[in-house]
Amino acid sequence: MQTDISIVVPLYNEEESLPELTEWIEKVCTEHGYSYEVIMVDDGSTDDSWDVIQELAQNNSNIKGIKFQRNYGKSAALNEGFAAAKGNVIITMDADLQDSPDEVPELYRMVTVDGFDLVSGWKKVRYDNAVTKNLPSKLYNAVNRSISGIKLHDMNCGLKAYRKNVIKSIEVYGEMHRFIPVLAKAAGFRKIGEKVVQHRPRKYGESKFGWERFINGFLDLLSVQFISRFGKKPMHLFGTLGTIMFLLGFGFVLWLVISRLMGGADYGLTNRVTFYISLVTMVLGTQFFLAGFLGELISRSAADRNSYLIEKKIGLDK
Ligand SMILES: Nc1nc2c(ncn2[C@@H]2O[C@H](COP(=O)(O)OP(=O)(O)OP(=O)(O)O)[C@@H](O)[C@H]2O)c(=O)[nH]1
Ligand SMILES: [Mg+2]
Repeated sequence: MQTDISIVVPLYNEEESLPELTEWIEKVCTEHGYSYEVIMVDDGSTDDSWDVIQELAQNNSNIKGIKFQRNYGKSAALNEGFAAAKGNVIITMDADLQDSPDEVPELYRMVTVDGFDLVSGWKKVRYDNAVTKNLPSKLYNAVNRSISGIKLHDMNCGLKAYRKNVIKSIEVYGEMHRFIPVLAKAAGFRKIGEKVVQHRPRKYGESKFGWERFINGFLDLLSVQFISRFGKKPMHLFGTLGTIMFLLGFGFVLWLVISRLMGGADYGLTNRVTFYISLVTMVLGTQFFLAGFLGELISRSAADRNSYLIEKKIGLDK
């Protein structure tokens, strides 16, 4: 039998919220007649989350659990949950009851009827601290939009819905859970939408991410952009930078030599600013080239150097 929806819930120390969350999900799904599964990924919680999950699973066969030996982070949890998911639509949701299961039907409809590959939640009204969370988050999302070119207001929202082949074709690793839309876009999935979702104040437990998320997030965005644009052809970036640098340096050298020959400067070469500029730029240019060659060597031996995502075939075996 087919499963309509897989709800993947990554969690870390959320024992108090889980019973309420699963009860609510169950209510929504039975009301709408969905066949569903809830996959709870306990990321090495140090409280009793796993015991709670075991108990919930005993009483409801739609509830499944994965427990990590230690804490690996939200990306790892999502990746494992995605691998296990059987549903046609996969919905991710935070465990802390800040995301409302009442959003599930509309998210499901947007993927199955409107044809979105990915729908991201947008917490338009937030119940978090304005200074430490909301303001930085707005700024961060604006930078994100301009660098990635994906017009989402709230890229990091935990509540998202995906068509099955989206999550089966991307790998979420490191801290990349913040950029799943960027990964999806890089894999060729274009229909990315957003839905305003309710955000509720945290009822139990405590927040797990602080301000460092913005710095780490920004660095990760640069990596993900770099990898998706130049990951398979690093020389195109480093070679261009290297050429520009080297030519710049070489131009300065020529200028130095010519002006010397014309007798323009009668003091020593090493006393001139241009000498140092040309020295630095030529050395840097060579370094860029080296980085490019090394990058090419690495990407040439990467296991996925020839793996493509095939959407359809005709007249050939699948
Ligand atoms: N798997 C996993 N999940 C985590 C980890 N840290 C937090 N989470 C879960 O990620 C979700 C969001 O974490 P929160 O601490 O609520 O983050 P927040 O600061 O409240 O963020 P908002 O909900 O956007 O306000 C919750 O379900 C957490 O249990 C972790 O290290 N691993
Ligand atoms: Mg939260």
